[in-house]
Amino acid sequence: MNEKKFIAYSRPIISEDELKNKTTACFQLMNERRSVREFSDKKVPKEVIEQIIMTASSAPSGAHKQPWIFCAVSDTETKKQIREAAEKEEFENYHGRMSEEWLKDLEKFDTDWVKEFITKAPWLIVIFKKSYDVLPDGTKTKNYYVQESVGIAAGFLISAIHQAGLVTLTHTPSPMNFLQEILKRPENEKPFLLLPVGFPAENCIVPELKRKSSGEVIVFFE
Ligand code: IYR
Repeated sequence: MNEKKFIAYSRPIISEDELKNKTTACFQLMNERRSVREFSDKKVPKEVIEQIIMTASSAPSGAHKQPWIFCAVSDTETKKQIREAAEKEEFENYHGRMSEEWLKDLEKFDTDWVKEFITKAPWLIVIFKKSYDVLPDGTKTKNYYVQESVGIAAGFLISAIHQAGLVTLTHTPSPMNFLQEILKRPENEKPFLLLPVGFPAENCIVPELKRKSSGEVIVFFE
């Protein structure tokens, strides 16, 4: 039989002024976030990474299955192996696998197949999605809305990294099954995103970008 258990939950009802102040402060902080490709090699404590990942793991998920696993890598040799494998795939991407239109769209970011950030950043977080789970007795159990759930957790992760004062980049070398092999993950775990995490390099630069206005991204029905 399925047991249903509920516990009380509330959040204080705050004034409209407080609401506006909080949402503005949140926007201002989050709007400062940028994808960063130039990292400092300054160390970041393991506890910080653990706490950031636990924030990501607090994300909502289909049937509360939390269908994710995070590999946090600071080991130099493992980072080297990952960089080598990622650059091999990216070389192919930039030399024929990506369309002309795609390459043109990427021009303003000045990216290429060389991924120094993989070995420079003190940590790599690799998010794996679990299309199904395996119980200790070997039984397979279903997960739901895996792509959506893990995407939301990735958003939480990026937000937690930024709120900590650190920087990251959502890197998706493609294909990225080499991550499953290097990190020795089981068959039910598929790589989702690779994120270098650390402080920005001293003279870090990012491309000048403009974000869409509210009128371009919101349609109100009042
Ligand atoms: N994965 C490649 C290419 C790339 C693709 C997109 I879409 C970007 O927004 C940025 C890069 C790379 O990491 O260089």
